[in-house]
Amino acid sequence: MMEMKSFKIVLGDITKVKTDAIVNAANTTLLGGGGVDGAIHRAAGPELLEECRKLNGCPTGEAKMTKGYRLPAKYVIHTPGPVWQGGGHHEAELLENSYQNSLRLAESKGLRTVAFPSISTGVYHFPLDAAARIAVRTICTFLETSDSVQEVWMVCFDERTKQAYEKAATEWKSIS
Ligand code: AR6
Repeated sequence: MMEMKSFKIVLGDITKVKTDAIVNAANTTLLGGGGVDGAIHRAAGPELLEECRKLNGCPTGEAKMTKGYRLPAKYVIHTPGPVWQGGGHHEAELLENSYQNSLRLAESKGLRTVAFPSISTGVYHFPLDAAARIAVRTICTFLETSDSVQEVWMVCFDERTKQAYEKAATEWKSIS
């Protein structure tokens, strides 16, 4: 059968994306914040925070799911990425865990389409090129063996971020 799975890199606002789930670059409290987290909570409405309060937070690199409420996406997968502390505090492994555990959760719930923001590259200051390589490698490797998840989008909020992910995807194709 023809391979129909796809990985897409787009420029845009993840709160407007109509995938089965969007991923939130959250913090360990899961009680909201700035950046993409703030935008997702604003667009979803106060019911999202109400459900998040019941989750009792989430460790860095793990993932928890809620409904999407007023968002076009049905679900939100919340994952706290690592704060960059120079690279010697397992940041790369923890960022990989955030992508991997978000995708596993989507797969376990039978979801077909998932959209990610660029986790940890905003106020958490993970270096963009390194973060993009980790994201692309983890997502593309996952898609090779997933049953339910068919389509993954990387939703980049600015051109510089989009270019970094496109470069990482080109590199990944050339080595895999
Ligand atoms: N759609 C897509 N991407 C967005 C959007 C949007 N609407 N808004 C911002 N971005 P950040 P982090 C991009 O700082 O580094 C929060 O306070 C943004 O340009 O949101 O993981 C949480 O509560 C950047 O490329 O997340 C945590 O405390 C990317 O999303 C902390 O920030 C991630 O930037 C998490 O920091």
